Amino acid sequence: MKDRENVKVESYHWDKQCSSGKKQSPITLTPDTSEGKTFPPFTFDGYDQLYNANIKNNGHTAVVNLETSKRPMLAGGGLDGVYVLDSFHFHWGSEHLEGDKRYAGEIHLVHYSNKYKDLSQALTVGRVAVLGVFLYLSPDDYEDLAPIITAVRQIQQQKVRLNVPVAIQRLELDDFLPHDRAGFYRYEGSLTTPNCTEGVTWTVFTNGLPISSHQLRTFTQLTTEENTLLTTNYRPVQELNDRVVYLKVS
Ligand code: SG7
Ligand code: ZN
Repeated sequence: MKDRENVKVESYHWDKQCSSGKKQSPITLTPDTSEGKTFPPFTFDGYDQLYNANIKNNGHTAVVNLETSKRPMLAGGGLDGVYVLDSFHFHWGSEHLEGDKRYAGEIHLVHYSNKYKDLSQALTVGRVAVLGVFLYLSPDDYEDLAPIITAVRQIQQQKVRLNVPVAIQRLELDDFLPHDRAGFYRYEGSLTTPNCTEGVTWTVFTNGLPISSHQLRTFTQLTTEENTLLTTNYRPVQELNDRVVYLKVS
C-alpha cells in the first residue's frame, strides 16, 4: 500500500506548473450531490453561421480559432451579461468526470465577457466562461467533426510545427454543442492548463456528442513540445472543497 502511494503518474506532466488554489478544475460531477437550481436559458448568437477557421497544436491540445471580426455571442444561462467566443479546443479523455465515468473526450468553448478587450484581460477579473461538452464513444464517425479530424491529421502527417495554423473552411459552432442544451452543471472553477487561473464559470452540459474511436485516435497522434505523443490531455480531477455544484432544473 505504502509503495503504491509513492507512484507518481505523470501522463499530464504540466500539472506541476499550476497555481494551487481551492477552486480548481476539473472536478467530479454527480446529479446526486448537485444542488438543483433554475437558470434562464442560454441564448446563442452567431452559432448557426458558417465561419472560416484555423486549428493549431499548442502542445497541450488542438485549438480552433474563427477567422471573423464579429465574434459569436453567448448570454443567459445565469451568466452576468454577454460573453464572446475566444476559441475552442479538445480533450481526449474527458476532464470532468460524471460520477466515476470518464467520457471519451470533452470539447471546451472558451468565452470571455464583452466588457473586456480580450481573454487575458477578462481572466484577471474572473470574467471567463467555458462551455464543456462531453464526447461519448460511438460506433459511427460523427460527421460534423470530420473537418476538424482532417485538419488534425494534416498537422500530424505533415509535421506542422506547434502553433502553426492549418485552415478549416465553413465551420458551424452549433455542430460542437448538443442539440438539447436544457440540462447543465454549473460551478466556479479554473482553467485546466497552467497557470490554472481561477475565476472561470463552468457549464458542462448533461447531453454530449458522439465520436468514433477512429476519430478519437487522430487526436492521440499529436505531439508535445518535447516531441512525445499526447496520448491523453486531461488534468486529473481536483478537490471540490467548499464549492457548490448546481444542476439546472427547468
Ligand atoms: C487550451 O486550454 C487552449 C488554451 C486554454 C487552455 O490549451 O484552448 O487557450 C488558448 C487561447 O491557447 O487557455 C486561456 C485559455 O483559454 C485552458 O482552457 S480550459 O481551461 O478550458 N481547458
Ligand atoms: Zn480545456
